[in-house]
Amino acid sequence: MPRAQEELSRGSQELTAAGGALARRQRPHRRPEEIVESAIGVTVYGFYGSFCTQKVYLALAEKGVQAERRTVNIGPPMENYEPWYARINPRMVIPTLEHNGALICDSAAILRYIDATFEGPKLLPEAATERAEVEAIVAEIDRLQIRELSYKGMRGPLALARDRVLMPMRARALRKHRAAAPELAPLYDARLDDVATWVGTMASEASIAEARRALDTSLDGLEARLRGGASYLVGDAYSLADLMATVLCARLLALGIADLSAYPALQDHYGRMKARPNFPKDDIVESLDRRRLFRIVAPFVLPRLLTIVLLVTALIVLLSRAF
Ligand SMILES: N[C@@H](CCC(=O)N[C@@H](CS)C(=O)NCC(=O)O)C(=O)O
Repeated sequence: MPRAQEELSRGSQELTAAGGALARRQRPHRRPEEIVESAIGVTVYGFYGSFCTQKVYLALAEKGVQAERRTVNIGPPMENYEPWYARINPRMVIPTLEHNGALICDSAAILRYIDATFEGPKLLPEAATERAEVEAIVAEIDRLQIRELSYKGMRGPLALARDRVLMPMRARALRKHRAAAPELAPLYDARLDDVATWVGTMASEASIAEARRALDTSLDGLEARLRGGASYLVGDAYSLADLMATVLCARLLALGIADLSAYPALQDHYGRMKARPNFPKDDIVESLDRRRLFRIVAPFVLPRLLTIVLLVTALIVLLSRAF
């Protein structure tokens, strides 16, 4: 196991316990308008449009469970790198599920937890062979480098902002928090390694082509399963395989990185999944809502923009007086 990974897993074990206690004690960044309703002590730490958070929202909706929502802004404010969140989720990614004080990280583990814990239709089949098939599809979609493909898909000024501002900002934010919380240094080092790999993958055309090939292979596989007219990806009932495919299709539409009409059976399946009675259409994002994104980014960008404008104005006034 590489050093950073080893430290990360050791750190995770120590910190998940500490983080759980801390999460129960202090509840920072709570904004009342973000709390939907929680009848049974379930909280999702997530963010609008996040691929992995959408899986969790969809699983909860299928089970009919209403959860409290806590926004962790993974955009420019990078709240997921803040020490309070690192103590909750040592990999500093969303989502995290909190249930009666227990913290569950990693969307695949969360999906299994939701299925095992809450009543409602089973999302994993009982039969071992079908279950294995579902698990394989979940793992395959999980392995797709959606993050890298999403960021690589940015064009023009956005791509420039990504390379010159956003990615360097990530490393700076991680180093800043590492200095402020030295006890979390192994976690921050692992995250800094991850950001370096992320940047490296986006800079390598060969790596991006490989990620793209893996995506196409997965889409071909899903299409082949549905081509004969099957209602569901595995067996004759809805499962986590269908859930994962639904979120993947929404993501591809949102990013415009794959043409769903090239996969007619999958496209049809997606339409049927969206028509399910509990489908949370406001959570499953197939086109980014610019107004919503602006509201998310504005509190971070506008004060900085105002500071720059004020500084430039002051400089102009000073210079005009001097000459
Ligand atoms: N394996 C993790 C991956 C989670 C993940 O990558 N989450 C993304 C959002 S979909 C994230 O937090 N990105 C922010 C970052 O990496 O800084 C899971 O399935 O929960």
